[in-house]
Amino acid sequence: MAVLPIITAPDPRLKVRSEPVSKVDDDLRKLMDDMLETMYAAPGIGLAAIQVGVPKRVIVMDLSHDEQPPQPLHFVNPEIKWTSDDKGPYEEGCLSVPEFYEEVERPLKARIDYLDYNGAQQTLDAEGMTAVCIQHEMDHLEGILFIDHLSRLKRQMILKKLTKAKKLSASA
Ligand code: GNR
Ligand code: NI
Repeated sequence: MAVLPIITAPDPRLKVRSEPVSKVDDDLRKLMDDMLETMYAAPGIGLAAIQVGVPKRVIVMDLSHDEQPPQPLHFVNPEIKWTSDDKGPYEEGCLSVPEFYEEVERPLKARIDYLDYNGAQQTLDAEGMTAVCIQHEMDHLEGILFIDHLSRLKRQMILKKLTKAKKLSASA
């Protein structure tokens, strides 16, 4: 297993639409293992493959609390089948938008079909933090970041600060 570098905004790779996976094989399982190790090391509660530069429709998540045993979740080719009409705000962050947190409105509940670690078809009925996280991750598969849900002014301000932070770390 390996901890992979996480791509941060602004970066054109974060804007691409990820491609469906044709087969859940050992190579893909290795990618998912590495993604989980990367996510735990960050630490984060979710990660999309594009955040480590792989444009495939693959997501890992773990929403277990610190004292609980890990509960890794793997989503291959996830599809949103339904979302609730009622929406709510949640303060989101993103490993690809480090150190910025802003409220985003999303449907409070969602139903997702996906393939699991073994390639078996599954359905997830998500609410609460799980619903927030899976919708945030599925946005990544479309090249969308949580800052794309904010006003243009807020987004430009955050991107400007991220660009500046990149320049500073490059000259360090
Ligand atoms: O670790 C993460 N925390 C988080 C908090 C609120 C809403 C969404 C997230 S996902 C984020 C990890 C990440 O960037 N996944 O793409
Ligand atoms: Ni993210």
